[in-house]
Amino acid sequence: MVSAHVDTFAARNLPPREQWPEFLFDGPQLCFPEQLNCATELLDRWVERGLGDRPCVQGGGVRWTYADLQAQANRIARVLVDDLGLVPGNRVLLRGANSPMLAACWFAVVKAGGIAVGSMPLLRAKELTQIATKAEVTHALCDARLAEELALARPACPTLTKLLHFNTNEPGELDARAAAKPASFENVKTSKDDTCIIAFTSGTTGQPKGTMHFHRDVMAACATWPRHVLRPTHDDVFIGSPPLAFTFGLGGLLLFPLSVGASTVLLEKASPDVLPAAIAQYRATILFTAPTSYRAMAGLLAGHDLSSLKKCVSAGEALPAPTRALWKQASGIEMIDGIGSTELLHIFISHDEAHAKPGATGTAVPGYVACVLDDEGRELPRGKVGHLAVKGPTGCRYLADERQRNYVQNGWNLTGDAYLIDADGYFVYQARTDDMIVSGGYNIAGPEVESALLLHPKVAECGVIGVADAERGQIVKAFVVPKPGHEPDEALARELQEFVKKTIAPYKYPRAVEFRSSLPRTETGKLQRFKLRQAP
Ligand code: 3UK
Repeated sequence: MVSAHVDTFAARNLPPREQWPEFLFDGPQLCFPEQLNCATELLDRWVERGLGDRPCVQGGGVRWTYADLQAQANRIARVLVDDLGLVPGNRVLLRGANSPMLAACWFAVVKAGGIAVGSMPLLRAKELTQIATKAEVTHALCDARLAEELALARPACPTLTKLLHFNTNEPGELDARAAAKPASFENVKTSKDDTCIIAFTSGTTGQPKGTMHFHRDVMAACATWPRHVLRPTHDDVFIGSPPLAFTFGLGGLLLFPLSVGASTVLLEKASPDVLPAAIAQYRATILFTAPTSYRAMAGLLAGHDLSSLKKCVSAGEALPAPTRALWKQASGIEMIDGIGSTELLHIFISHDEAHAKPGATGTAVPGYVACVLDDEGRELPRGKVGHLAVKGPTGCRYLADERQRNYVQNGWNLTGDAYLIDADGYFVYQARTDDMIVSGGYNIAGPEVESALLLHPKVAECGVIGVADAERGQIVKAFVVPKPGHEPDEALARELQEFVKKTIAPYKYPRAVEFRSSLPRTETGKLQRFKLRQAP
């Protein structure tokens, strides 16, 4: 079927076909009709089936049913099309903390055949300029409280000509305009292969990369990990912290709950100090957050009724075995770990609660295949560390970016992670490929040393990197945040070094230990090792 895009920017900026990964569509769940709009499937279908009265999205004092979200999305779609001249294929920057209104904006864009470009709330003008110019963003819908950075970016974003703010009563802004529109809208009949999302990687250094996902990719993500691993029901209440601008959050807190007719709680603030109370307040059943957030929350559960909670999902970085154990002790729940990436849209290796193996990420999610390759692209036997390679119904398509050749080789998506497959066939994370430490001829994975340190009762958080050393090439260095009440002194450093030597192979112990009051992290919860490396 032909594209519905009038503005053909996306199609013109896809990587050449020969650089695409191989896509696998195994089974009826992954056979999509030629004409497919994922907003219709995820939202309008439920209302059509008479389920419009079911709870859909809440947060910040708002409680919307499926019919309410549909009506609000339709009104916003009308503003985009009638007032802002949006044509299918235009890119719309979305800017706001997680909220029902942000969800409505996302659906409005996709209903109108536009391309949603999420942006992390904390991005500064420089980063906003990078993504707006790279994606040639034409429109923006921005929370009034985040207006300033976008205003600073605008002079450098010539394509961005149409901007409305929401969460404001100003006449002429989005809320007032939407309120004046009818609640009906006919979704654009997009092709399954039309791009509907450009998701930028949370990139640690360099120019951010835009990943392009089609309507069929969104439906494929819903038909794989949630269906086979999470297995939610329509009575589940989802909650969590990842921003909707991060595909971990978009899937976990919006697409997946709606794909089964469940409901979701979108909180503007979902840090470890407020999540336990929110879980109790909303009687949430499924939680999504990052490993460090689980670790921090484990000590903050007293006095909160978490009896509603059934499933806890961890992703974004490796889940250390001690954090899994700590959370199980605190909450009684065995976590579901899963590795996903912006390039592959969501989780492709994981396990359910019954098959958790501490320290391992799991096995390939049905629909995906995964293996470990050597530097020449040959499959390695079990037990050998190499490059994680994945194929499935979703995959990497960078927006006009030479780095496509790095991520996709011989049809495989190469995530940049060093992994091994253990004797049970489980994938065990080692480190980011670039982060493997080579010290005195040994390969050492920083996260393994971190896991050892996290077992020590005086350690709140830690990060381990390699630093240049004349004698050994590199030495292992640990940055440690001690738990309150423990002096960051020489004696503690020595105690931690001895502890690691007794816990894992002694040659892996951190020869240098530096104490910090906090560690640098991205908005998605990832430790910024490059910042630790730059440290004086
Ligand atoms: C790392 C993990 C070990 C790994 C993401 C779930 O994190 C997501 O996407 P990003 O593009 O980063 C991808 C990279 O993050 N990683 C993520 N999860 C794990 N490492 N164990 C894990 N469980 O280096 C990967 O290559 O920011 C996660 C769903 C959607 C996502 N976008």
